[in-house]
Amino acid sequence: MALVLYQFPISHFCEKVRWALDYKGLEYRTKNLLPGLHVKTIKKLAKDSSVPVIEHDGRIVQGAGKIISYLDEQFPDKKLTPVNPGERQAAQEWERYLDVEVGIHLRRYMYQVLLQHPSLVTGFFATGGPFWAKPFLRLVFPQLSKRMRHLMDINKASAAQSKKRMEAALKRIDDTLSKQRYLVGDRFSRADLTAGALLAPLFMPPQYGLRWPEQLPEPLRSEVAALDDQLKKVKEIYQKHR
Ligand SMILES: N[C@@H](CCC(=O)N[C@@H](CS)C(=O)NCC(=O)O)C(=O)O
Repeated sequence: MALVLYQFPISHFCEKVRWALDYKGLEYRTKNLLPGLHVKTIKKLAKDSSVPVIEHDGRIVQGAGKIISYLDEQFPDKKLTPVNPGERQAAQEWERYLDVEVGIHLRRYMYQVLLQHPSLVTGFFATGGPFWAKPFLRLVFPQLSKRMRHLMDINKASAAQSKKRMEAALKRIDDTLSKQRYLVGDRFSRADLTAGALLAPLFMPPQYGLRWPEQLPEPLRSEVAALDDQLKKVKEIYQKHR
């Protein structure tokens, strides 16, 4: 059985899949791609240019949610998708909500600041890549940054909106986890995994596999510190199941 994950180590959508694979105890290889250059590799395999993509025994699956469903079908031990139909639907609804409200909005909010720190971003992007990755990325950083801002609609005003959306989602997660141990039913599921993986860049856990900075640049550091209490329960779930 050969399982390969095409990914960016920095990507929180890829962290969903790394976590699912590790949770199930599956062996896999990672192919770490450089943002920008990844398009050539991924477009040969799949319809869109985005990662994560997995290749399993000649089959290709693209998109974190689809990959988790595929893994649950192929490797049913330690299922992440609830078996009970009502709970399954609730978990899928949470995941769809979190992919946008945390996935997209946290990313836009954080990159608005991170892109002002080229050496931090190129360090993240070069992780696990070839020896020339960092100097290459530094060279192309101005174009790469411009392209990312365009593709992900990153600017001061959109990032301020995204901060609000992400914080509203975090509040909803925290409120739910104040009443029950997990987001759906009484077991860890793909809903909790999605919340933990997508919020992880705020609490920078070592299991994520990235060399995080000592602290985030301002104003991220102090804004994220203000969310510390609300992040507590998600962090506990991450520590327990990751
Ligand atoms: N809905 C997709 C989103 C994945 C996604 O946004 N991936 C980003 C990295 S975080 C990416 O590959 N961006 C570059 C591209 O789309 O070409 C999923 O859940 O897998």
